[in-house]
Amino acid sequence: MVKATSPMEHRLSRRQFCLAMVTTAGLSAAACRAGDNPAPSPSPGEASSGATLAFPEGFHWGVATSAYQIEGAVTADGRGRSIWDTFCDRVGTIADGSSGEVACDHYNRWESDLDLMRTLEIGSYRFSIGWPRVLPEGLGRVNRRGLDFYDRLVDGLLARGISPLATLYHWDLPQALQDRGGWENRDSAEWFADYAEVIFSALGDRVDRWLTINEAKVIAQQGYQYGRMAPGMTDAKAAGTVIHHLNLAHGRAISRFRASASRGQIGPCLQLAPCYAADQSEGAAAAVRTADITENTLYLDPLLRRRYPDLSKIDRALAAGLESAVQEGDLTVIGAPVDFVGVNYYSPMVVDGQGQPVQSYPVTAAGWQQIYPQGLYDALTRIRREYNSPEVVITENGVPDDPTDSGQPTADSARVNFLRQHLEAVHRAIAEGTAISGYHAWSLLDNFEWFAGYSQRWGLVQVDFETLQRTPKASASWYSTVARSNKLPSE
Ligand code: IFM
Repeated sequence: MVKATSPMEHRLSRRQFCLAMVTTAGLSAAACRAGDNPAPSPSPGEASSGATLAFPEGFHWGVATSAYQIEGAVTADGRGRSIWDTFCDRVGTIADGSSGEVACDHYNRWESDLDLMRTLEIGSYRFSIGWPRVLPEGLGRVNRRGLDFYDRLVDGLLARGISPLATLYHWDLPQALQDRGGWENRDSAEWFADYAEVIFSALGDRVDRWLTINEAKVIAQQGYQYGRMAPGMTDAKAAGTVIHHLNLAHGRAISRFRASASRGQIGPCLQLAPCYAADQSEGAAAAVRTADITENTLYLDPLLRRRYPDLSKIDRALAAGLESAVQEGDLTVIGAPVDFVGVNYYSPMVVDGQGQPVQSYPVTAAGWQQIYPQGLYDALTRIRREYNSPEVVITENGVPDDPTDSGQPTADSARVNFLRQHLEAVHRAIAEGTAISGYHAWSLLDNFEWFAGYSQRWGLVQVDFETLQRTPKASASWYSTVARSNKLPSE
């Protein structure tokens, strides 16, 4: 159910918005589509347009986190174990041998973290609910103390005038469900829907927006195909099956939401990576088409068009696993109308004629991330052009600290440049008619970055992992100014 009236329409008028927009250098830049050569991108240090860019009135300026990455307190108040507790216990899985056991201790410090958000004038907070806190065995018995934590959190947000955006699943599957086959088991879609229903009944009266599953692609690729994340499998066929079950779980949760008395809106959370050819060869163009399936359309198409893309060119085992999982009627469930599409954007995917990834743009400390703001513009405008213009919420976008930045951990000018360039791309997409209602920086706090442990710092706010003290970085103050003024300041 794509909303008939976009929030943009009754805020800044289109004329006002476009007037604010015409000053930008990027207005006439052509979108780069799959198969085109990537256009040169400004490097993070390069000056951008220098113009002041106003955003539509009511635009949601937010920050994002997830439960396992910040909460810590993994045994508090009856929480059950998750697959990430198990994965971190395995030697060699996490770069620094750490885990989310303490993380940012947000479970105990949530009130001051919310106060900090308020000080920063953040309008929307994306957090995730830890399934094993609420259902320690994954299904059945509800752990009231775990649920109470999210109850307090939502009330605390509302009391501070911050809009709650809750993710139902951000990778912390209860271990008890993994022991029953996890996402490879078709029952997982129903387990997830049952869990979602518990959450909707508890919080549905107060949460403004919901996300179903964070980055199904990353779960399938990193958790099942390449083994870098929990549950650490290297089985392409299983990854294909898991893709379908995650899509099905999303669809079933949507239908439980519609049947509930919840008052908010709901959508998926997809990590999109626009794909580009590294050279002009026909081989590279073909590789782009294949990469686009595994990076994007395996998720966009079933959810927004009720069909899978052509699977004949992708990894055969992956395709076989997916095809064997599909049952009659599934795509109707999966394609249930959503209220908006959550988009996480970090990096493009550039491939050569052999289908190998190529690094064409500045690479961040994450290793896998190339800085290419035009990719965000391309992903957003593609959704408008090819998927019937649903409302989009940018649910994640960010970068780890740049080790070559000043040496002062809170003087993160590279992050400010990154945010500015990506927000310019968002502004341009809005000016051209894409319905984008919010942006969430990843992340509020430095936190547990999965297989990288604490070795990468993605926060606007620095966390000292010895003392757990929080110190806003320069980017936090810059972003706060943007949120307050609803515009990108000129440099
Ligand atoms: O930290 C992650 C997050 O959990 C999911 N999206 C990408 C982020 C940066 O890697």
